[in-house]
Amino acid sequence: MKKVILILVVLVAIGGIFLVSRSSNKSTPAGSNTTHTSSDASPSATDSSQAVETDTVTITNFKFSPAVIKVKKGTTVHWTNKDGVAHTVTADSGTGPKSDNLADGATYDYTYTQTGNFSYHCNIHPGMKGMVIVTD
Ligand SMILES: [Cu+2]
Repeated sequence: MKKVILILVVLVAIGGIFLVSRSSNKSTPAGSNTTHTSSDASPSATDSSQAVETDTVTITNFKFSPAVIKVKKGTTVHWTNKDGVAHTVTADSGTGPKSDNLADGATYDYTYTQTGNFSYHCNIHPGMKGMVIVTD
């Protein structure tokens, strides 16, 4: 009977080692993983490392594109809705853009006069998020 328990303990220990080695393999960046993570856009919708230097944002397919832009202080940013439905450009908090409902083809301008990271969203579709990074 003791022998059986001993074998079980050994098996559990081996299983534990196996699981640990599997999870550590997962965290190492393998080439095949890259495509997997890049297709999943939702957690990194306003990832500042993806900032594009432009003053023009297009709204298509329920997305701000590019979602994160980088501009110099004093820049006027232009949004154009090219979606079949209305959207807004609305600052998450404080000062920032506060557009009316923008129909298909409508544009909206906002001038950023302070430096910082200014996140915004669509009032109609709260899952739509964007960010403007303003630098000196
Ligand atoms: Cu919207």
